[in-house]
Amino acid sequence: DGALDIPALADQVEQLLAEGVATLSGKVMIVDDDRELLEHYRVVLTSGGMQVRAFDDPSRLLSELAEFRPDILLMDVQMGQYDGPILARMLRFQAEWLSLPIIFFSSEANRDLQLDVLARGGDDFVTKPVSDEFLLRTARIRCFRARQLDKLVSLDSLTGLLKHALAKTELNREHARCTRSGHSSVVAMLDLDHFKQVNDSYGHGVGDMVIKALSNLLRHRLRNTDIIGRYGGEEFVVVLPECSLEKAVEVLEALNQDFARLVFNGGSEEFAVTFSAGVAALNDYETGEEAIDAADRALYQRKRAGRNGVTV
Ligand code: GH3
Ligand code: MG
Ligand code: MG
Ligand code: MG
Repeated sequence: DGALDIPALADQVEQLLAEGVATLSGKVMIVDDDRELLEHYRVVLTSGGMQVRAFDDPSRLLSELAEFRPDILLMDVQMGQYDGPILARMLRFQAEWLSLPIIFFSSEANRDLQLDVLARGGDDFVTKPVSDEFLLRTARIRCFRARQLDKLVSLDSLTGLLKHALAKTELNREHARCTRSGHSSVVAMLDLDHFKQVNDSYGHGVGDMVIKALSNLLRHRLRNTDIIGRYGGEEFVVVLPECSLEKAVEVLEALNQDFARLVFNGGSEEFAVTFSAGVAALNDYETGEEAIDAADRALYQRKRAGRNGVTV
């Protein structure tokens, strides 16, 4: 258990890549003082399905970045009084743009000058003239990669689930979706029961194993489209899009019973752990925040009523 199934993972990654890159509508920002070229790039990327923000005045760089929030930045090296690499260097002093991929267009073939640009904070070069096909594919692949990395830093390292902040963002997104379309969606808060005792009796490492076991159970049993986050230490948030309250309770009760049946090895003895859950319909609340609070209140009630179960 816990060992990587490399061939399966590789297949999964291939499939995700093929689907992801093909369907991604990444956000590309382009800065070049050559207006004709700029317009050409814009047309090529836009007709390739990308979202594009293109402008020829580098002094607008910061405000445009803040507004558009691109996945990648494509920038010319020489732009009148502005120097692309110096702008890149400036961006790298701002935490917000520290990891933004910056790719320079350059007609400069001199390797030393290219290295100098990389040293200032650029990530790569494409050499002018750039073919339409190459431009589009480069942009697509790099946008995809940027989003993957972004996602990676938003995942909890112990469990691989979404961290608090991203889970909340996704929950709010689903709240907006279900409010707009009228379908029913559900949020649940889960908390392990008497978990301090688990740590105290068997150690923190064994406690971690229990947290992972619940994470895996949730991941394997819920749908791909469900949102699962590690909300706090031994607290989880689950969002079930397009699901009725009754169905959600049924699903969570089944999970609750299956989890309670797992047997853990505590060294000196074997033991079992339970969890409590509180459930609320997203549609019944004005904001995602209010729905979470309601699920939290239901969870608290379940704790007071004796734990190990699901409360609406
Ligand atoms: P209750 O049934 O009321 O929830 O009781 P509890 O003991 O579970 O209380 P609470 O939820 O407040 O306990 C949280 C405990 O979980 C405290 C903390 O030591 C432990 N914990 C939090 N994060 C982690 C973690 O990452 N690993 C381990 N092993 N323990 C953790
Ligand atoms: Mg130029
Ligand atoms: Mg607890
Ligand atoms: Mg807790």
